[in-house]
Amino acid sequence: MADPTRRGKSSDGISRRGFIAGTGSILGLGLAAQAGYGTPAAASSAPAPAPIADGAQVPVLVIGTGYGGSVTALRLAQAGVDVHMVEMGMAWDTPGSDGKIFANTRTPDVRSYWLRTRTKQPLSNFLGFPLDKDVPLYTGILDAEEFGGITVYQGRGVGGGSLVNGGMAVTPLRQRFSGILPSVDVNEMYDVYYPRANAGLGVNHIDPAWFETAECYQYARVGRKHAQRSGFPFVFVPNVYDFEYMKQEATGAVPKSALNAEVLYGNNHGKKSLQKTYLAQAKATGRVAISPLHKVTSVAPASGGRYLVTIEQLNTTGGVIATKAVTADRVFFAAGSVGTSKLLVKLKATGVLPNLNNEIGKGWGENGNVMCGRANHLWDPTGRLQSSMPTGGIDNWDAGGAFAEVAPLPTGIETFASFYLSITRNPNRAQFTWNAAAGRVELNWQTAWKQPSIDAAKTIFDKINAKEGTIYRTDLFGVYKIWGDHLTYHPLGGAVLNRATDNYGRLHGYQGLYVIDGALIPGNVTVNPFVTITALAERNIEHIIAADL
Ligand code: FAE
Repeated sequence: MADPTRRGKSSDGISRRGFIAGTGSILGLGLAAQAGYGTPAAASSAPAPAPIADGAQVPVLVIGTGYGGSVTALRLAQAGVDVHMVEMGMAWDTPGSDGKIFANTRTPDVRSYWLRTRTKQPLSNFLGFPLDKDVPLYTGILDAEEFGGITVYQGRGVGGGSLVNGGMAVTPLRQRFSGILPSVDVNEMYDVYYPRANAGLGVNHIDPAWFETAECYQYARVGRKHAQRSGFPFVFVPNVYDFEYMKQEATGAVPKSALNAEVLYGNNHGKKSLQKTYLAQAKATGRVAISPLHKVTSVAPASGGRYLVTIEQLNTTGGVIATKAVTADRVFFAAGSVGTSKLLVKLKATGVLPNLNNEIGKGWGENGNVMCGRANHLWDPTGRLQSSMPTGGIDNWDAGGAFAEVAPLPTGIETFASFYLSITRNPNRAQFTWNAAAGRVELNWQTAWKQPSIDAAKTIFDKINAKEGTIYRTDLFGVYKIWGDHLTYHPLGGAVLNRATDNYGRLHGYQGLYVIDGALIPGNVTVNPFVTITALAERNIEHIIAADL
């Protein structure tokens, strides 16, 4: 069994008190947003292009600038179609007063959260101490959207989830694909669209020789050792973070990002977010315009087969400063699984788009996300310096229904903790519905529905703990709570392909309306989802351009 005394004193002599103090400041405890620190600059030197005008008429309007939206905009523009993208979050192109665009995970500030007055960190506690703190209300980058039984984390801004995510760019195993999207041709996906998505996203692989010696991946090597000693396969996972850049960070040649605990609230360097890939290419065509801080609230049929789109322009505290009416020949819903589902459910229930079918809002899942930490022995340190970009996982999908990322805890001090985000085979699916009295869309996910995920994760970690003589951490998600079962990073479904839409994302009931994001995928992809969302969008838009335009 684990040695309980090690909780009091770490091997390098840091007292528990010093340990807590260090970690506290590092993870945000006690570091209130100092006046001015990280305050976004009022204006950038270059004037921003004018946002969409009230009364504008556009051929194509794309709602959202995440993976689905970015693929759509680029491919349509390359086909000669003008596109306007509407994004409720900020542009994230202007440094704050600290010279940086994005905040650090150790010091969340005004930029970090979408319209909250208190942070809601995925790891809420450390050694019994809560980590969350007050922040000013702001249209920050990470939305912790709370439904009854689950908190759904999402990126807000031009680039969507690519701004905040861990960059893990995983193509599911070919033999598992027909269980993910049964109506989609497997060969087409693996021969054409997954390779196209990987190329478009700039996916790269870690140099295995560097991995073996890099200080910042000691945590991953410890994770691999423990997995392999219990007989589990450890697999390297590609990423969109530039590993060559990370190598240079390690030598001190370039400004640090992954090696400076940046992720969740944005990466100032190194990560090939959509702003640097699909969206950069889309803008370069000269056919794509983007309106940040604009939120679509309605899409209604208009004369001539067009659609009337209602858009609220927001200020940085979420206030509505203008309401615009725009007409579009075609509208692509790419607001993410939750954003697209919420819009469609509301529009159907309130009679604006009554012909949408009864599949709208159904088939939502959380990709079986569950987190946990293990307390290692003193002779198994995971390292003070941890790259915030995970690069390996434990694959026990076939035997136990779990794929566990070996995740970082980039606190800056030795924690002797191994931390994991597991993606599991959780069969539970939730539904979005319209609550007319409250005037909002609700999701009926129940916290207890995570039990299959916990059971699947335990097939890996119970075995590793037994083999290593270690225990679960109980201090990361509350007071004596082992499982981070209250959240997801991977919302999927709500307008499922070939049910709410046809087999290419055309919404049933309305010509010219399409879904092209994670809402199409029924709840689970067996691995991290953005490569599959991108590849499916590549497939669908190619077909739509050929057949509809
Ligand atoms: P998404 O990227 O969410 O884009 C939707 C966009 O629409 C957002 O920018 C919204 O602000 C915007 N929007 C929403 N509603 C409206 C509206 N009404 N009007 C205008 N704009 C609107 O959608 N996935 C991986 O594969 N690997 C990882 O390592 C990984 N790590 C993650 C870590 C974190 C912390 C989080 C939150 C997610 C992570 N994900 C990861 C999930 C991944 O980012 C997510 O599946 C995709 O971003 C979803 O892509 P979509 O195009 O569906």
